[in-house]
Amino acid sequence: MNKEELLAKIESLRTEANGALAALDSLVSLQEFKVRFLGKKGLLTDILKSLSLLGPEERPIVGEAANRAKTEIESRLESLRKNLDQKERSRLQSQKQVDVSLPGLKLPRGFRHPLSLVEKEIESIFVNMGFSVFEGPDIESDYYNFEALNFPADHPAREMQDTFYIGPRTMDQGQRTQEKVHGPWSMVHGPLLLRTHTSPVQIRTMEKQKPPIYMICPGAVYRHDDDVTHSPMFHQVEGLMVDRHLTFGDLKGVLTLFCQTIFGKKLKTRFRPSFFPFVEPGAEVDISCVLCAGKGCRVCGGDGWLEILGAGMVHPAVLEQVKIDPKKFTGFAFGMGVERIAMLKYGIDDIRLFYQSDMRFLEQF
Ligand code: FA5
Repeated sequence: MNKEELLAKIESLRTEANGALAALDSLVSLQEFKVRFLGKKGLLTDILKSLSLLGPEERPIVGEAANRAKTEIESRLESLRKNLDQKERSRLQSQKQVDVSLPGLKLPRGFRHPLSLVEKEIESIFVNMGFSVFEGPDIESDYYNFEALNFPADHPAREMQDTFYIGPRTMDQGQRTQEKVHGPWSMVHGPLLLRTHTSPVQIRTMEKQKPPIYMICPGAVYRHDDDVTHSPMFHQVEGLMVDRHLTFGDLKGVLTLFCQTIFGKKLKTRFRPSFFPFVEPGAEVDISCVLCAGKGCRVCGGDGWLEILGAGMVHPAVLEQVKIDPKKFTGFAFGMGVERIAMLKYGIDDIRLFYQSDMRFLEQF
């Protein structure tokens, strides 16, 4: 193609572009125009590619004409784009008009979960008696959850709390087995597990702090357990008091005061002998049924009493394990289920209601 032919081609492209520009009515069609005329594979680029066929004196003349055409098309395109943009904005604005006289939206206010309410109430009763609040990890080692609490390896007491293990149960075996295998423990702290009770925090506290110790520890615990009164994840509050001259009388006094504060002054308590490897003597504490006041009903199974917690005097072997001299110090410990207390307090007969996030249930507290 020679110079004249190229100049004529540029002129006809300019005319064609001006005609097409006049017909553009949307931002989409504008983009299509840009690709067609000015794009990398567009008509103008096509012409510019032919410049290499011209002689050195002709090239600047045709090049300049092509650039002029390009600048003209680009500037018309830009003013058209602004115009269309403005039109589009006005259209959108007219669509979303705000009625400033409408009342505002009411955002629902959050509130505490019933289990948090009960946990906080338990905490504040003990804090008022002079206890401090401690925390421990949900993922525990066999050592803190069992061994330091005087559950010997292979002891049937381990079966009292059916455990979720994380990884192999025995360190030398390195594989999961169906049967319950406990030990031999080749590592100092043994395999990892989800704590089955909050009692390991007793050990962690006594390792760090010397008596006098007055602590409680709320937290989640985990067991293979699932029915209307037992959940695989539930909450406990542990308590531990270690000092000189503490007796079972102190244990009874503290726990009776607690039960009467949370359930009312008329409530009676009963301490029954029971077994936990980390206490001696051990007890389970019953309260007179909160529904029938001890007369006997469906909830208490007719005998007028409800079990709410485990307790006992800290076993001397546990004190020795954390290097506290059992001849100088004595202590007592207790552990209660938060769900159990919440169910009795609010008259709830299915533990699963706490975890279903059903607002009809939760809004009642
Ligand atoms: C213990 O867990 C002992 N660690 C308590 C203890 C602490 C005893 C200190 C002595 C000294 P037990 O397994 O009984 O004990 O559990 C205590 C409470 O947790 C029970 O009374 C019950 O209210 C609650 N509980 C037990 N299993 C479940 C479960 N699966 N779901 C809901 N609550 C449970």
